[in-house]
Amino acid sequence: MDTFYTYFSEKKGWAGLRELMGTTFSERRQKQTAIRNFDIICTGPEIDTEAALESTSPLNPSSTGRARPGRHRKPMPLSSKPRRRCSGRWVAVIVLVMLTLLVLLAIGAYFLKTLIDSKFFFCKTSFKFISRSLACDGKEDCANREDELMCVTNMTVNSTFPVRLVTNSSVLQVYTRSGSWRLVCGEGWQIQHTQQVCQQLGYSSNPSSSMVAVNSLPSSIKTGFSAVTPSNSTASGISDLLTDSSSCASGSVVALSCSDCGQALGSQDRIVGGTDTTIEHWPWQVSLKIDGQHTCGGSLVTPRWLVTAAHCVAGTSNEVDLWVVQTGKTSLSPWGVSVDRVVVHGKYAKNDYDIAMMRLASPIKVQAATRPVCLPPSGLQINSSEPLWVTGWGYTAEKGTVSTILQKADVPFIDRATCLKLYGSIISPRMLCAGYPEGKVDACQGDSGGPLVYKMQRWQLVGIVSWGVGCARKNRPGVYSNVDELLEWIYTVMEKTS
Ligand code: 4AZ
Repeated sequence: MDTFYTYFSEKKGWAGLRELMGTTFSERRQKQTAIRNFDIICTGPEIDTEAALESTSPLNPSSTGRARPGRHRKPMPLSSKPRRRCSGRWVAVIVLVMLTLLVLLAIGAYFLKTLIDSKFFFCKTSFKFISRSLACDGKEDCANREDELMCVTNMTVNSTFPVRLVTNSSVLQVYTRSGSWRLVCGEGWQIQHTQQVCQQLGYSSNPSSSMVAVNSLPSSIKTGFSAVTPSNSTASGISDLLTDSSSCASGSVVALSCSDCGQALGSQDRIVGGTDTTIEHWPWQVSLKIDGQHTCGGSLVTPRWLVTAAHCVAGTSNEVDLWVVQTGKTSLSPWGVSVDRVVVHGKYAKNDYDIAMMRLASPIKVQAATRPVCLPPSGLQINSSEPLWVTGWGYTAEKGTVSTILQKADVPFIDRATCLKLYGSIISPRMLCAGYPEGKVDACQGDSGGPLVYKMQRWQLVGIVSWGVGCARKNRPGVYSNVDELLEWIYTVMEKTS
């Protein structure tokens, strides 16, 4: 009876019952076999169904009466739950196996690609592989010399970059045709002029301008004035739009902000002698890697360009696509985004002009953990009572190992005269020193290329970790590339590199 109810309720209702009772034995047997087969496919174990079917089959095959269990045989009820549920388990197992296979396949493909990439350069246009030792330029070129486009290049600046921002308020000065640096009067200045100058400085987003009263400025920068003249459609730079002037009728001059730079999570308290920190406090900090290994630090100065040290790049591979940049992470990992340009200062030698720039293949999204630092206004005077901060994943002791967690340390600025006394004439104008006389806190190997920053209203990149004698030794402070002396080179690279 149970079976009937089960059949009745599970399978077909009244119609099914009528159907079952009105059929011949062989027909019913066929039906039951079909049902049983269906259940076996879904449920697996045969025994349940078989026993249940047998125990509920009438002994008299021609009987059309009620089915009755055998006298000594207890009816074995079919499961009261629908058996089809079990097929879900099989589907889950199959999906799981397929997913595992897919993951294994993806990992295998990744390692295979990494292996091939480390040995061969793939020419996309001519669809062939050439050995990495022949790229840049060991010859056997790709069509269109595609393998030469991806090489580290050198750049030297010979002419004066005609635009600069000065003082803590980033007041604009333009090198005009008369051959002098001139402030730009506020009258006639429009948003398109701001955009043009910021573009000339290599910035493409969020420019804004403000006016600063002439009488609030130091006399050292009041070397002359200029004002916008009615539009000249053939102008190629802002200086073509300016005419020298003896004063500003408005009494104010233009100050610019070309990017959303230098903002970070509020202040808080290895680098040797440093402490753990998080990337949101130093969102411009990046890790540069070759073969997944942290090699150097770097600082984002726009969403696409970063500044690092020349010695990080020189002496490694000449091929740009071996570099990977990790952004927005506190802990080191082997992953990162790729790079499409690497430019080293053409005068780099013996720790002097120790600067290089890398361009990311695609710009970062500016957010809490990834944000550029500001390039300082030209001639920025560092107040030695304010600390400078150095950050990185470098060695936490002179003969130590890299730190997996980003480290920060504050180091005082050391004036040029003191630095020259400590290190001698090897200290060039392109270098600055920071650290304690007693040592103990310092940048170290692996911090190279990373930022030395100074907080005004916004964080400014004043130095690039460059060299030193050992790490954190007494009277052997860290030496940093002096960004102020290298600003023209940075702006030229960002403007000229296509
Ligand atoms: C280096 O080898 C290095 N103490 C960087 C910084 C300093 C020393 C060495 C400064 O990359």
